[in-house]
Amino acid sequence: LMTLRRGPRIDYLVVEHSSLVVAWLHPCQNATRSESFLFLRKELPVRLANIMKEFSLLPENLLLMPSTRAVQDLYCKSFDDILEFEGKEPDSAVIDKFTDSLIKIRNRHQDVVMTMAHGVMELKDAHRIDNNMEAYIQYFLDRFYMNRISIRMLINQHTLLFGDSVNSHHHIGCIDPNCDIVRVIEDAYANARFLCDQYYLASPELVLKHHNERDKKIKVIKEAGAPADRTQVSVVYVPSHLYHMLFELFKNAMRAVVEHHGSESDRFPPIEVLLVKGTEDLAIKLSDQGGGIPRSHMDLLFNYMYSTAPQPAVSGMDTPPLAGYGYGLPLSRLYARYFHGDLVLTSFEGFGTDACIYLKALSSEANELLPVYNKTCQRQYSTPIQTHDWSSQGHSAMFIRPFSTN
Ligand code: W6P
Repeated sequence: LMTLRRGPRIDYLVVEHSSLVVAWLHPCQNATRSESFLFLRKELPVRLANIMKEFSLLPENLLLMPSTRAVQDLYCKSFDDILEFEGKEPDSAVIDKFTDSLIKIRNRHQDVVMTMAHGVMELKDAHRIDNNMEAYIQYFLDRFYMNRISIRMLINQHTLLFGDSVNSHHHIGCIDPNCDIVRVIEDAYANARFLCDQYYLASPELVLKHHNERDKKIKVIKEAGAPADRTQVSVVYVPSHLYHMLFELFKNAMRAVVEHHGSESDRFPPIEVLLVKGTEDLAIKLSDQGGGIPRSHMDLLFNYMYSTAPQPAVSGMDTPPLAGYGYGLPLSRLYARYFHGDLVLTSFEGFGTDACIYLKALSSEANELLPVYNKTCQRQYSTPIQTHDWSSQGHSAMFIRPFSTN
């Protein structure tokens, strides 16, 4: 009902996607408080509308789950909260109230990842889920969580830049124009190691190599005024996003290594990290010798239906902090893709796994990647998944007994 009442407004906003965000997100642009207000009061409802429309295309069974309905209600509420500011003069008092609303919205949506996961669990318990349904849900959740990442990014930028908090000196909102990748790697490793030590009383070492091809080349071109440490690898990035991905990958790698070698083992093969900044890509490879994963298991690691739902943060020893593949991997891949990077796993079953994070080395290429609601997207929810046009049945007998040679 709520969705119906808001129908016309949502339909209008769905097509009104703003391209301003490119300028707004980029650190070199200095948006003013009121510019930010004017941009967000238009852009946020657009993003909310886009995903609310997509919500309505989900299988009815899922839409009827209590958790899923609760999430839809949150989105409607936040949509209304922002539309309150339509047509208001951007004076200081209005912008203050707007900023407060954004903070309220951010808090309101705090647990949405968990609640949606719960909705999927409710559905799994109540109904049989066929392959099509599973594909629709996978498709939706990737887009839903990506939409959420983008909305929180905008809210965080606004509240950090124009809220009460003091900005850390060189950061622009949550963007670090000089994000020191090695520091983030070491930080994520240290914290994953802490959890690993706590749970297994042992952990693998880190061996880190880095190569800065790109800035070396640039150095040749412009010799004067080069930074003191020109091998330091840095890019324009959101450190918290990178940390999230690395922390997740380190936890997985450590668990694999310790469980594969047995926690009584006194020596583990280290986790080897290679960091390379090229001209186009910045790539980080984490190699573990944790026994690897069979190829047939690979897709399941990114499948929301096969993942255990994220648990509420409890500080007890009862839940193994490294156990289960939660939503960590699929969400980490979304963080990488959000700025046109990627996260890829390559495994060597019986030996170990390589996990690679790719980011854009140039910030001008790293614009947001956003889901949009359109005909193509609508079609995804009504088209059954492709049946295979390759067969492994036909001539198998020929391979088992190729020719009679005796
Ligand atoms: C594993 C499984 C995995 C997932 C993600 C990253 C690293 C690893 N290693 O064995």
